[in-house]
Amino acid sequence: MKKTFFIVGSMLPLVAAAQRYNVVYIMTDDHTAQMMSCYDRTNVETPNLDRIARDGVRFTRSYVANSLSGPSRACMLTGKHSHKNGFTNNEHGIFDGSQQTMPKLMREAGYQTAIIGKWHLVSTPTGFDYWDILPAQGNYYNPDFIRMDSRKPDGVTYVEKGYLTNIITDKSINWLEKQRDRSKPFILFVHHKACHRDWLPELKYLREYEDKTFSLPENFYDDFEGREAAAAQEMHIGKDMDIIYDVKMDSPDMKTRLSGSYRNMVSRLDKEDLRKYDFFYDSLTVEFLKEYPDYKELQKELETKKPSEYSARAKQFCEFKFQRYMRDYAKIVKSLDDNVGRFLDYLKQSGLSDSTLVVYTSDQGFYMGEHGWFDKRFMYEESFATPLVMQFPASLSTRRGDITEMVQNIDYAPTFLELAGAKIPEDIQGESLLPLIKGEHPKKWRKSLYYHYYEYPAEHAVKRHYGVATDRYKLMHFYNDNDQWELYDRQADPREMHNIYGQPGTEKVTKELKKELKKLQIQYDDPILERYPL
Ligand code: SGN
Ligand code: CA
Repeated sequence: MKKTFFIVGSMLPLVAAAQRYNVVYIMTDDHTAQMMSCYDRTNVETPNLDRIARDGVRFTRSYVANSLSGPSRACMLTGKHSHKNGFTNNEHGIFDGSQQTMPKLMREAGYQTAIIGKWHLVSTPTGFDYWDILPAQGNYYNPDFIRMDSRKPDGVTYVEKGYLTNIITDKSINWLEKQRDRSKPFILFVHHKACHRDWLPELKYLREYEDKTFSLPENFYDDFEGREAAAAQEMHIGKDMDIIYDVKMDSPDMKTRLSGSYRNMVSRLDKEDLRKYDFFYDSLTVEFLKEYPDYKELQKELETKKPSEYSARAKQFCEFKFQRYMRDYAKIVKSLDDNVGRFLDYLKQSGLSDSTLVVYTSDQGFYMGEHGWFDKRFMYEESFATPLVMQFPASLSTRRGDITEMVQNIDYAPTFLELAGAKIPEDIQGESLLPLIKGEHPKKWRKSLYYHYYEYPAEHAVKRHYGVATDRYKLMHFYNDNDQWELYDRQADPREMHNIYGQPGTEKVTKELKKELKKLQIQYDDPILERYPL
């Protein structure tokens, strides 16, 4: 008897280990932690996104390797930094789909692989059993999709009716419910366009957040003293945000550089919906023109003066733009949160949540008026960071609450591979997060992160830079058409306003950080080290 018990007992862990967990990877576009209430309650409530964190874990130090869509997606898919996966920037990048990717490895491990939504890697997806993607950035209203087709290697383009965030969710549920092969575990990538520019809201939420006045970030009127690259950017709410395209104040006699693109995007709406849309924004435009008949002169002032020197009236106009931006962005988040809730409900009600890891993240963070900005790209905190929360299959023994170790989007590939029981190839540069998730707090977990951004010259004019971040410090080097180092002590200066590089007393920490940076450049084999030896 005793012997029988022993055999059965010893078999149990093996049976458990053989369980094949599914993965649902939900990635949004430009959704930042300041607009997710489990990270920050200042601006919006996101009860459904928060559910993931409440039932699972929230990573408090989650970062990207290159804060831009295509590059970030390539890092996630390969588990490698940009210089290794080859997709360094959106402008000239074409993802080499013949390389090793995590979906391919998952497929080899017996998983079914599917992607629905934004792809943004130019080449046709490889390694997926099913794909139904957006061309380029996609559209919020009555969007085009490209669906795989066995007769056409590059797929077939078609139009879907409705609002994009709802459609991507419907398609994802439909794939789980009706299209997948139920004999296999799966990894499903649900890639939303929300909350990417041009922040076109779902019509039912046009009025949402209209009564709210969002508070200005402390450093909204940053002058970029001592930070040349920050001063040279073209992503400022005052200076660069387009009154028609971004702020949506539009009338037939108004014209800006981007007004044509705006009108094209909105005109995708069906007639009746366009009427509702116009009714809403036209009435705001009428009020706006009454209040700011001098908006062109004010705009000129925002384009020519330092933020600290704006007149009271120009400040008022700048803050008007900020409020419009925040409100429209918040409306997009509202639809997104609803849809994630609907998706989680489906997982629960179908029984899938018992066996499925749910990951929610974004392709990078975003500026919500910090430094006066929108957009991303910089290694400064708001866009270097990205939200990351996970909910676990009931049968996987994990921890709950906050995980405070530094993690990066190159870590997702090895995490999913380990969960699938697949071998993690040597050349993958990320680390599996499973030990952290299981609460093992490995002593040798990384103490610093490497970052490298390349897209310059380009839209928003953020200069190329690379850098290292530790728990407390950040050291960055802006290069190419300039050569400037920046150092921040985030403990003393969490808003990264004071570049202390070269200041007396920082010699030791600078030396240590350069040593660490060099170590990472060698470890990750970044050829930039040859151009700027350390
Ligand atoms: C578009 C946007 C930019 C944005 C890039 C990259 N302009 O070009 O504002 O920085 O995408 O974003 S838009 O006029 O087309 O909205 S990314 O997230 O896809 O990398
Ligand atoms: Ca993005």
